[in-house]
Amino acid sequence: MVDFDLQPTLTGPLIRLRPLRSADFEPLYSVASDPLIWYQHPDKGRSTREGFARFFADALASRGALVAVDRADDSTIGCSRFHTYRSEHRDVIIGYTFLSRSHWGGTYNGEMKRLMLDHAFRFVESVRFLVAEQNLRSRRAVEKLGAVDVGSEEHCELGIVHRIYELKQLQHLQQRAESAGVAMRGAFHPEAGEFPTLPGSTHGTLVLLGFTGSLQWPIFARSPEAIDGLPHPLDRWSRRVIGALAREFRACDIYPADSPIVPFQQLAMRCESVYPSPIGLLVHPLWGLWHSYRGGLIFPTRLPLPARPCSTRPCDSCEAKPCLSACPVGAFGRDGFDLKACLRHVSSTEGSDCRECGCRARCACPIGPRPGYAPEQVRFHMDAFLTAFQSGDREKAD
Ligand code: B12
Ligand code: SF4
Ligand code: SF4
Repeated sequence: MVDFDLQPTLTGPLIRLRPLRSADFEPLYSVASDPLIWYQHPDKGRSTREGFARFFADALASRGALVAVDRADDSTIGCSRFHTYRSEHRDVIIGYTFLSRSHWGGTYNGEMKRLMLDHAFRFVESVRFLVAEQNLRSRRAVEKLGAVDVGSEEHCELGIVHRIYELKQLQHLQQRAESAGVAMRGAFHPEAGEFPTLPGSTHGTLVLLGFTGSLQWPIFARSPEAIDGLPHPLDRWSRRVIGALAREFRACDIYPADSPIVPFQQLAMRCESVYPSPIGLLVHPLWGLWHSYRGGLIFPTRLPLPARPCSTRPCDSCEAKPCLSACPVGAFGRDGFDLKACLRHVSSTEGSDCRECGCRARCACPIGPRPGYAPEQVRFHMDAFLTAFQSGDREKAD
């Protein structure tokens, strides 16, 4: 295990973070001397030269302080600190952060935290934030990152109560994935040799990413891939978005259309509470038959897994099983799925219901949202399904 570099230089599109030096005192004090920066902070004395000198000396001595520079004009805009790194617990604290009011609003603070988190998660499994209890603005900022309030700690000398927030790597991934347009569906630790077609040699943690109902659809629908008129827009979008997450989190990415086939439905049953339905698709207790997998990430190490909610297989208490009888051409028969009958119907005039409103069998299931997918999402998938077969590209039915 490589030791944590507490004072790296980290560069993002807007800011650069670099190790704090003695020469940073004056530029940083001109930021910190604004009393409004500290108005929700218990130690308001930091806006005075004397109070700031104590803070600055402590920051230098910590050997974990980073100064933030606006890349547009090289001006000093704030600072932050890695401290209390515990290699045995694989955690670190990020704190003592302040930013010039001219750079408030979330963008710069968000980039600063993202750069520090990306760096920290190369060495640790969880990052903690200590935030003064009454500092509601900072508490909201760390909650937005997906960090969870795990308790409090009293600083006796200063009489300050800190809330302790914890962010684990997969919570960080979940938040990043959601803002990129894919839901984190679940994660598990594959056994050695359990899935021979998975790429790579070490399979510590496998995370699946996908769509749940129509929640993520608008993000894809606004993407360049959705409107460029080229083939397989959703597959190309998934590869771009999930590929970027893979690079950011140093994981290996996998996709449903990969060859050799990665058995996504089997991975899904290990990741989250989804169950085989009588019609071949997996049924989810909340999303019914209206969900899919856009890709996955394989991490080399065993990361702590998110809690998996308890549930039961919906089909066990569904006596009528309407999914089996709703198809107008009886495509779900004793011999499995009659793909030819389905294709014939969907491409015919009579099949407009399936094309416009979605597979009748999926719609008949009482579990899940109504409608299952947005109308344009249904049409997109049905077109992709038909096109894939017309072009002989069946594995890429999007
Ligand atoms: C091949 C494939 C198909 C083939 C099915 C081949 C067959 N049965 O003859 C075709 C192209 C028809 C197909 C269609 C669809 N598929 Co498909 N398909 C796959 C794929 C790429 C590989 C499955 C596989 O071979 N697994 C390996 C074998 C060893 O495992 P298996 O468990 O035995 O796999 C079988 C089942 O998965 C089954 N199957 C796969 N899809 C479907 C769909 C239906 C309706 C049925 C009855 C069976 C079925 O066919 C496989 C081979 O027998 C997977 C992605 C993946 N990499 O897993 C998606 C996948 C299984 N398909 C999926 C979906 C959603 C569909 C569609 C509903 C998509 C759509 N366009 O809306 C359509 C159904 C169209 C419709 N009428 O509504 C999802 C399932 C999600 C879930 N909730 O379970 C997956 C996981 C892809 C994804 N991105 O999430 N699919
Ligand atoms: S209709 Fe009933 S049996 Fe069919 S998938 Fe839904 S819950 Fe399961
Ligand atoms: S899409 Fe239509 S034809 Fe195909 S299985 Fe579903 S209900 Fe049947």
